[in-house]
Amino acid sequence: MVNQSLNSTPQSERLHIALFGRRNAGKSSLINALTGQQIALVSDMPGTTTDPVMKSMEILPLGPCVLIDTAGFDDTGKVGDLRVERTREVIKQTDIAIIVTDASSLDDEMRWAGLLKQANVPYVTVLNKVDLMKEVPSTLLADMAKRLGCDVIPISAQNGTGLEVLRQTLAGLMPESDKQSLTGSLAQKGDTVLLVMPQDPQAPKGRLILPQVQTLRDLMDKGCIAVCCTTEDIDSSLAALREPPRLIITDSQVFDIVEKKKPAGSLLTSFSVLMAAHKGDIRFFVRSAMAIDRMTEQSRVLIAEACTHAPLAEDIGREKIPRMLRQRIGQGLTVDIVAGKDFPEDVTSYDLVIHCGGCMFNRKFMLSRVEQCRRQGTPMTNYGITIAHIKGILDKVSLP
Ligand SMILES: Nc1nc2c(ncn2[C@@H]2O[C@H](COP(=O)(O)OP(=O)(O)OP(=O)(O)O)[C@@H](O)[C@H]2O)c(=O)[nH]1
Ligand SMILES: [Mg+2]
Repeated sequence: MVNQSLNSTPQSERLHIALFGRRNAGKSSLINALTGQQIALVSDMPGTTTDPVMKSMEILPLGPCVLIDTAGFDDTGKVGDLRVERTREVIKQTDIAIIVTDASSLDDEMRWAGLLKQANVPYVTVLNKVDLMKEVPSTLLADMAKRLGCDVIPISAQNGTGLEVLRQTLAGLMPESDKQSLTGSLAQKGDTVLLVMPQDPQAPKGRLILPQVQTLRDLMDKGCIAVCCTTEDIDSSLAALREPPRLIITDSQVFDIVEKKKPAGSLLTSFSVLMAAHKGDIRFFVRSAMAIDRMTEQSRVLIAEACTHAPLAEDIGREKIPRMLRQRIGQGLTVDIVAGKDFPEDVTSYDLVIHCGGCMFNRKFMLSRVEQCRRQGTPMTNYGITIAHIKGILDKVSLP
């Protein structure tokens, strides 16, 4: 269930911290200890947690997080294998991992440490249940650290030992990208920024969509002056400003209109470009969009959408982009569409993957899709970059 309540940080913008470990290691107990609430079911029956469970919470000094409890990675049998597979899937959206162990054996833990390393997920190990040990030999910790390739922190989920050290260690593992600003070097303190935000029938009633809200917040945090308008009011908004804005950020659907009206001195970008940079690998997306130039009617395109909302008339992913591509390449072009977490394991049969901005996914999850496409040799871009390229304005876009 995605938490999108208006007064809390959206789940997609929270740091995702997942707990991995064998059954009974104390993963669920640790979630309860970190949250101070009895959220996850705990029992001495191995295999209590069967599906990944997400809990949004603030962890100081990390800020808003999502903790993910998982089923034990040593589960066996037919259903057990399925659970382990589910647990493995969680790695794709994990920003930081905690391996929970009681150190009775380290074989599974070492294998999972390898998987995390492979997926570029920073991780720490906690040696849990130290309340049951008379002492924790420092040689044991050093040996574990060496074998697992990470810090090992002795803790007790039961009496709270070591939790403060764990919190501080997690803060140290926070990815650099989570500290970066959405508009990057495009706007600085004191700059005036014009945001063009058409509120068409696709726009939600009575509120703004997430990329617009996040961009506004980013600009305000930086001390920029943000001016918002719809497409109809661009001229009057520009006229109301004493000087041309340093930057114009527009909805990509009206990019060409805005581009024509843009004062010479202003930079121009789009919300999707900002989101692409925030949520993916913008330079890979731009390079990938060039695949459109090489496509024929025999080509195959995969459109991937994060939202599973009921498609609207004139839906950008389902209607507009396929129509634009077919107009340019030919009506025979194959366009497949997937939504939500559905994404083929194998994308090699596609000549291009076009993803939505991914505002409902966290950055790590988008990057895992980018990584998959790159590994399989399939270009991947997003809606905004595609539209900008088809309209021939990609070289006029400023990248953050
Ligand atoms: N003494 C002690 N017992 C603990 C500690 N942490 C967890 N336990 C106990 O270990 C057992 C397993 O705890 P869980 O939190 O359910 O373990 P889990 O890793 O979530 O297990 P699965 O959901 O089965 O994968 C329970 O009986 C807990 O009470 C601890 O720090 N000290
Ligand atoms: Mg559990």
